[in-house]
Formats: sequence, C-alpha cells, structure tokens
Amino acid sequence: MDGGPPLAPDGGFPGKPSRYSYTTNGIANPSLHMRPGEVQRWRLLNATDGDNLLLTLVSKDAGEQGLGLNVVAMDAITVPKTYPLEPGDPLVIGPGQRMDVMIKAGQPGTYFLQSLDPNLTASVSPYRDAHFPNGIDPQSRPSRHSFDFPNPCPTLGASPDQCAGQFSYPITLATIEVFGASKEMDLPAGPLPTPRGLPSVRTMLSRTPDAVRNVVFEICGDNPSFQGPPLQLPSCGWYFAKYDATYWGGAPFYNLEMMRDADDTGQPSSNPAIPRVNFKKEGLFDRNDPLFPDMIAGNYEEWTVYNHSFSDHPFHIHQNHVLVTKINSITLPRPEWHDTLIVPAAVCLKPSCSTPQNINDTTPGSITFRTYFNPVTAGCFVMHCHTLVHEDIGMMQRLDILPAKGASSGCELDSDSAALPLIERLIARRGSFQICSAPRQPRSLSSSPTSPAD
Ligand SMILES: [Cu+2]
Repeated sequence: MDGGPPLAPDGGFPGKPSRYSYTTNGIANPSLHMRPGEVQRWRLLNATDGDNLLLTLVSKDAGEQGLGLNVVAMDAITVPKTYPLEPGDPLVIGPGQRMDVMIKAGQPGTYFLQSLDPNLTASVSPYRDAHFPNGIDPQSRPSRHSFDFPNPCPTLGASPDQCAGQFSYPITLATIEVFGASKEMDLPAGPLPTPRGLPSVRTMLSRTPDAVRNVVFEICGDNPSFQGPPLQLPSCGWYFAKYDATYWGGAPFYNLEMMRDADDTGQPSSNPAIPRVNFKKEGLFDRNDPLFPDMIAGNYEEWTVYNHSFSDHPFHIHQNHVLVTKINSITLPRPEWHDTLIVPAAVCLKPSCSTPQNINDTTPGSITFRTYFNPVTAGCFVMHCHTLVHEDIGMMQRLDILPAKGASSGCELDSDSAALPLIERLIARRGSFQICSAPRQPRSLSSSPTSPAD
C-alpha cells in the first residue's frame, strides 16, 4: 500500500498508540492513501491474541455505502475465483488467519476500515450466492480474549444507549483517504492463477481417504455449573477427580482447554462423578506424544474438527494447508484452502441447554477438511487453537508424519535433554530442534502431488 501514517508537526504519530488500542502495522488508526478508481491489494493478518475481526470498509459520509472487500487469497493460497463482498458485508478473520483482498477506490472522500460488533451474525467463510446470501451458516462471533483491552460498549449484548462517550464498536483500524488524480483500474475478473505445490481440488475430493479422523475442542471448568454431571462433558470428570487442590494451595480447579481425539471415547466409570475414564491420551498436550501414531507421508485423509464449547476456536495446523469442504456439516459449494479457520461455537437448539447452559445438549460447531501429507513435511509439528490463551494452556497437539508405515518420524525428544532446563536443552539440541520443523530432506520432483493432468 502506498500512503501510510503522516507525521504530526512534532514528528510523532497523530494516532494514539497505547496498550489500549488495536493497531494496524503497529500504528493506531493509520491513514492510507488511494487514488480515485485505483485498485490496491491488501494482505490482512489478524495478529490479535484472540479476537475475531468482522471487517468492513465504510464511507465517512455514506456509512455502509463504502467499498467492497474482494477476497483473492486465504492463508496465502490464491482462490480459484474472487469472493466479492458487498460494501457493509463483513469479512470475518479469526486470530492467526490471513486474507488477501483487492480494494477498488471510489469517489474522493474518507473511508474507515472497521471491525464491527461481533454480536452481529457473520459467516466464517466469505462465500456468497443466492442460496447463501449471508454466507455459510452465519452466527454471532463474540470471541474476544484481549484481556488488557477495555470492553468496547455495547459489551456483548449491553444496550447502545448506555454507551454515550464510551469506547465502542465499530472499532476503526485504519482511515483511507481517497484523493488526487484518478487512476482507473479493474478488479480481477475470471479465474485466478492455480496455486502450485498443492494437489488439485479434484484430486483432493476424488481420492478415497486413507483415514477418517475426528478431533474436538473441549473446555472443562471455567464455570461452577460445568463441574458436575450432567453439565460437564464426559471427558471432563476424570480431570475434576484427579485435580489436587491441596497441591495448588487450595485453589479450585478453574479451567482446562483441550484439543482431543474425538474418536477416543473412553470407558464408562463406576463413579457417577467421573462419567468416562481411560482415554488414550486424556486430551492433554504432550510434546513427547503425537496425537495419532499412524499419519503416513503421501496419504490423503479426511478430518472433522468439532467445537464442543460455547465460544469460537480458530483451528490452526502447521506444515500442510487443508482443503475445507464443510462448515457445520454444510458442504461448501467451493472448497477453501486454509491453514487457519474458525471452528464455530456449539449452538443451543434445545431448551435444556439454556438454563443452566448444558454443553451436552448443544449441537457442536464443526469444520471438515481433506488433507494431503506432502512427503517433504515428514517429521513432527503441532496443531492448535490460535487463541493464544487457549493454546498456551493446552489446546494443542503434536502431530507426526511418518516417512513410511511403522517408521519413526525422526524427531522424538530424548529424555536426557528433555530433563534439562529449557536454555540448556536448546543449546544441547542446537541445530536439531525439531518441534515445528521437519527434518531436512532432499526435495524431489516426485514429491510434488501436482501434475498437469490435474
Ligand atoms: Cu480456543
């Protein structure tokens, strides 16, 4: 983008950077310049620690009659055809997610790039057509986790008339000034370039999956009403029974964020306070223990990631992008490549899940995707919720891609160095630190799944 933040007469920035601001390129509400008719490409990244952004470009004078966002790439993968959003129709970007958009400037004037009140309903996909005019299963997206940030007013359901003079939605992230000589340009039309290095969509959809797996985001605790059956999830009882408050100075069990193998259902317990026991991994992140023992390089798989909680969780996986085919069991007319996508919150469809909230009576949100394990990614890495306060306390799993069935991924941590303090361990393993990076392997042409025939 050209333009950028003009300097104030004293040489400082005219915005108010502070810990109480969203920033764009490190600046609170920077000014950007466009010429009338000009088309610019913006690479957007939601780098908040856990806030959903609902982005629109509104006109200062004409409100929603602003500028449309035209999505041309998601998570850096070019889409087959532009997703054009009408002015005022929000583009949802979850934490960690990337969207490339093309903007065509209109008449001279001032426009605001804003994030809307997440209580509005919005789809996590930018797909629109006559059948899905507001996107795939639009819902409210009130996921906010920036705890050092004051609650905007209205705060998730408060009345707007209580908000006079207070910090409130929409939040302006940047100001766009359209002025100068016109520079008429066209938005891209027709098919966009096919991304290289990925299997074709046709190949991804036509291959019989080598494995079908289910993964689930779950939360135990956080609310006393979740702490006993029948309100707690069956996977949670074990934790409440195991937790030793004495060890923790008497502090009650508070919260456990999990990313679990949903095909692992445990076994019934004779203790009614512990509905299920003997899960293979009990849902906890263990850097020495991959979630699945049998992910093989070169395989194609189909996964569904469920959300068994009342808030959105942005799913993020390292190494291989995944082709999302369904959101909340609704088949996408046009599958989307992502490495990050919000898994919508569970929804309450029965009276019994509202008072008190009973997660066991809700319908979980979900995304379904096809994935291909490119052989150059053999090794170990992670997948996790991209809400950092969730990831940091365990909503994460290690994944290993094995070079062949029964082979080692080559990146087990050895127990001796694992016992060292972190800094000594890093020094001891210098040059071979493996989590999040695959072992170096020669790239060969045969490892590319894409062929002209696709
Ligand atoms: Cu999360």
